[in-house]
Formats: sequence, C-alpha cells, structure tokens
Amino acid sequence: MNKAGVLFSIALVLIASTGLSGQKVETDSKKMEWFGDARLGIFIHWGIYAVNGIDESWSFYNGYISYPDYMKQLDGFTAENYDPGRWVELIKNSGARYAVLTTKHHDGVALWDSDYGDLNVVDRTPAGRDLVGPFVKEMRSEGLKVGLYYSVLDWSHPDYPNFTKEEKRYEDDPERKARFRSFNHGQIEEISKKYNPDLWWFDGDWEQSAEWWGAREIREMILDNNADAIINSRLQGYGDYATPEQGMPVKRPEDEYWELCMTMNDSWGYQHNDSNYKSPSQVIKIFSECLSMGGNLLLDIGPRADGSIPEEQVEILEEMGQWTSKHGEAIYGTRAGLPPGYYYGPSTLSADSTRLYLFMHGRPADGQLMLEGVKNKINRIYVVGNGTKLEYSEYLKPYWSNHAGLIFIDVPGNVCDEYTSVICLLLDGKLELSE
Ligand code: FHN
Repeated sequence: MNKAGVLFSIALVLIASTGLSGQKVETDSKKMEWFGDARLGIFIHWGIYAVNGIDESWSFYNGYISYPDYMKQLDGFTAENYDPGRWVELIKNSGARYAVLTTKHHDGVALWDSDYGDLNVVDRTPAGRDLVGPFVKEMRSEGLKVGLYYSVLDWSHPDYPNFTKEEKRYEDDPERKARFRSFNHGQIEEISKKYNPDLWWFDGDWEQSAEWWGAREIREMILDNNADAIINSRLQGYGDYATPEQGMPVKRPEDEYWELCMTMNDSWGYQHNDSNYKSPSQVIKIFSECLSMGGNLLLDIGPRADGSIPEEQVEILEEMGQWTSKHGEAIYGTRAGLPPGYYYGPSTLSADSTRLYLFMHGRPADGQLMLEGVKNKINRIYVVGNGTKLEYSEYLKPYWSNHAGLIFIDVPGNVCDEYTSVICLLLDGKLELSE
C-alpha cells in the first residue's frame, strides 16, 4: 500500500473508532486482528457471591443483603475443586479463542494475592491462594488469549465515594480520591506486571469521569507494559472496542470491533436458583446474529464457590463446541455478511469476500432457500461441515438485464444440522451485489 493508502486506512480506523462509545483514542488495527478473527470468547464471573448464589456485588449495593452478611461469604469460598486445566479444556473445546476472568468485581474482592490491601481470596478466604495465575498459565499453554476483568469502581474500599445505593462515603474529598486512585492504579499495574493480559475488560466506569479515574493514565500504563494489549470500551472513552451487554444490536453497529456479552441463564455469577438457561440452539442462533453483524460473542459462565462448573453450563459449552468445530470455516476469520434484504437469515463472508456463508435455522419448509442480489457467477454451493454439493436454480435474470437474478437453493432435510446449518456459496471472485 502506498503512503496515501496507509493514511486513508488510518483515517478510516479513526472514523470507525470515534463513532462508537465516545472513543477518545486511536486504535491500532493490527493489534485487533486476533480479536476480530476470534469471534467467540467465554466470560467467567467467579467470586464470593457464588457461596450464597446471589447477585455479584449488587446484592449488598441494592440492599438485598447487609454488607457484613455479604462479606460472610468470604468464609465459604473454598475453591477446593478448582481445576483450571479442566476450565481451559472446556473453553477450548467450545470453540472459544479467548476468555475473560473477573479478577475483581465491584465488591472489591481480589482473586489474586494483591499487595494493595487484604481484601483478597488469599488473605481472607479458605481458598488461600492466587486463583488468577493458574488460569492464565493454562490458557497460554493451550494457545488461547487471556482477558482479565477488573472493576474500576470498588464499593468496599474506604476511600471510594460510593458504598451502597443509600450510603455515600463522601461527595468531594481530593485526598481520599487521590488515595483511591493510587490504590486503583496500583492494582492495575500489579495485574499488568503479574499476568500481562492480552485483553483488559474494565467495568464500572459509569460512576466517575475519565478525569476522575485517570483513564488516560491507565491506558498509557497498560500500553507501556504491552503495546498490543486490547482494552474494552468501559474506560470512559479510552478503550478499543464496544461492549453491548445482554442486548442484541438490531442493526450492524458502527463500531468496527464489538462484542456482545451475555449470560447463559439470567445471572453472571453462579446462582443455584436460576435455571432459566437458554438452550444450545438459542445460544447458537444468537451467536450467528453476532457473526452476521461482524461482532464477537462473550458467553458467560459462573463457576460454583468450590470452582466446579455447573452441568447446565458444561452442556452448553459442549454443544457449542460440536457446532463450532463443524462450522469453523464460516466462523473464524470471517467478516460481517450480507446487508439486510438479500437473504432472510444471518450470513458471513470469508476475509477475501469470495465465499458467502448462509446460516439457516431449522429446515426450509419447502426445501429451498432464496437469495437475492448476488451478481457473481456461483462456482459451487455446498453444505459446510458435510460437503454435500447442492443444486440451485436462477430466475428473474433475463439476458438483457445487468441486475442479479433470484437464486433458489435446494436443501434436502438430510443434510441439515441439528441446530443451525450453514451453506457455502463459492463465488467466481469478490462478492458483488445489486442495489
Ligand atoms: O455490574 C456489572 C455486572 O455485575 C456484570 O459484571 C456485567 C458484565 O458485563 N457488567 C456490569 C454491568 O454493566
């Protein structure tokens, strides 16, 4: 690419970035490559809230349990069956290429041996050891990218202004604010030096401004230690990608990079009373929508206080794994698919735009799929993960018209996947669409 081309690409990245989440920084598109290709990540909410099986941090903030009673959970957090090797095996087999572990939620309980204060699982729980390091080690040895979640707000810290919904510690106190900031920045630096995550997943930034958090300084500190580290959007404008939560975008987001974070049931952490799990079929449909709009899915699990992963969650991960391993070519490294109106379902495109993947939930009632507006000659149509060549016919394509015809693809029921099938169209070149 010549110099003008390079400048143009940088400008495009900048435009795409600033459009989203009020981003105030330039994102290096090179460092985002693995993230854009990965498509599936696993979120892990693990903390003392799993002991009672209640809302992480929010349960005391909202007054559903007193703070002292919430903190009594420290005594029950054993991690006795924590097997990071098993966790990573499940994550890898699900088809995820990265995972994000909560190192500290809004309750302030650190999952590692922090030198800043003693509110951590090593000093205050029967677990008695660092729980982050072994996970990071296993992830790296399996070639997966490591994401670490850190809540910038800390409702337990004596110098943080907010305690509960009803009780504030102070409104304006520069000295306490400075003490909190050095604690906060100290912990972030500690994580950076100890574990050097590939991705930082900040949370809780909504309570204060970028200036209050020292967000610019946090970003600089992280990137000084690892220039390739990716930072999510929740740092008051100092992040690299958008993080819609529990809400599927209806239209393709403007942000070049985004990730939907979503629970499997209705809870982030383990809650024995929550059995409202989405089915594997529903999760795969949601994942397909993310893929089709060029985003990733960060699918959450909530291990128990002993470190075991509930069976319902294991089952969803395993079913995802069956599906992702069969349909990998339509998932990893692909780009957003067709704009609305061309095909009534999700779709993706290979990075070189010569393969179009049509996703099909269930079976077509009359055995046919319809596709509009694709101008290319189609060299072959086949079922992904199965290889069966499919027949098709083209209509509304008179010899005198330059407009693309209507394609009807025959899909016999016996080639369909139990969940979502994917049909690949091998094009004669880069995808060209009629308006
Ligand atoms: O308050 C948290 C919530 O507990 C959970 O951690 C989610 C995950 O994205 N984030 C926050 C709300 O945005």
